[in-house]
Amino acid sequence: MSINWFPGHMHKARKEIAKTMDEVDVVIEVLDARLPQSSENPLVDSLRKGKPVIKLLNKADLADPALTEEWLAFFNAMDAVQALALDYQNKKLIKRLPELCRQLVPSRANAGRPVRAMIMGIPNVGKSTLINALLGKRIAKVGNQPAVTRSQQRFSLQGGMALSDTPGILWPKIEDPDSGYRLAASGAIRDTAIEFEDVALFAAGFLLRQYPDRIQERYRLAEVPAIAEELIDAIGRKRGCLRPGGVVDRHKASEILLNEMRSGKLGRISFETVAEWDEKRRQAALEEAERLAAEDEQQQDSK
Ligand SMILES: Nc1nc2c(ncn2[C@@H]2O[C@H](COP(=O)(O)OP(=O)(O)OP(=O)(O)O)[C@@H](O)[C@H]2O)c(=O)[nH]1
Ligand SMILES: [Mg+2]
Repeated sequence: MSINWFPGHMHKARKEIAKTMDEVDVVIEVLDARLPQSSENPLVDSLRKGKPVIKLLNKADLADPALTEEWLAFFNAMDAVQALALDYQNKKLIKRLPELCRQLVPSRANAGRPVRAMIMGIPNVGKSTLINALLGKRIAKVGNQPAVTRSQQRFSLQGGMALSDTPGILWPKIEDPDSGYRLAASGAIRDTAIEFEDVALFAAGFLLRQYPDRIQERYRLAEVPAIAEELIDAIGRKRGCLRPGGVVDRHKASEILLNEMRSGKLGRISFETVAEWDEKRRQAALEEAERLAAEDEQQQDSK
């Protein structure tokens, strides 16, 4: 599935972020703890112009805690990156964020000047919810669908700090097919911009492989279905999503599975592991080396 969802407001947001980056001291990059690598927007790295970054693995309440620990170790081993796992109930950790930002730019904090932080990340990952938690008030608009925030907004925090909320942005072409499906399954892409039943099939296949017991328990299945299509049909039958003639309404059954997975009703789920991405990178490096060797050989031949 190729996803090309980069609507006008995201183009505009990207330009606005680039324009205001000179007035930012620290970037708070919000990732989805269930898919930390796939939700890492390559545009953030190019836009932040070397500014220090705090990577927040948000919605950690929905992710598999053991895998989140592995991801934290992975990000924290990077130069100039500080990673934390978070969720909107974790008031204690949220309260520590301003101090962490100040520590990253001591010269500004020591001079008594307000530290300016910009919150960036993919759509629907919880940026505006985090701003509201930091402000202690519901000022930024939040909603359980992508593209709620449409333009950049700046807020002042008590104790001398300026915070900008930005619209969630994706990047023009999501190359890795696994990442595309994971982003869609997590709710980062408008459901109208994806092949909804395809995404549910991806989720069903993934859940059958990684969390079969939970599926069996949640949908009270006598047996774990062998393939994704069978699971969607079984959910449809169990939940009465039937068309005349007893045919399963796959769209409705898909909706049930995706909504229940997204809201945590199937338990804490992570879509990807550090080891899997290490292997992806190793493969990509191998392919690149082979491509270069083939190019070299061709050049030698033509001499
Ligand atoms: N389970 C869980 N849900 C969260 C968390 N943080 C935010 N949410 C929910 O995620 C949804 C999206 O939150 P927003 O704060 O609007 O997300 P956003 O990143 O600002 O989204 P855009 O403005 O569309 O880019 C809302 O339904 C929030 O209640 C969290 O830590 N855990
Ligand atoms: Mg928002």
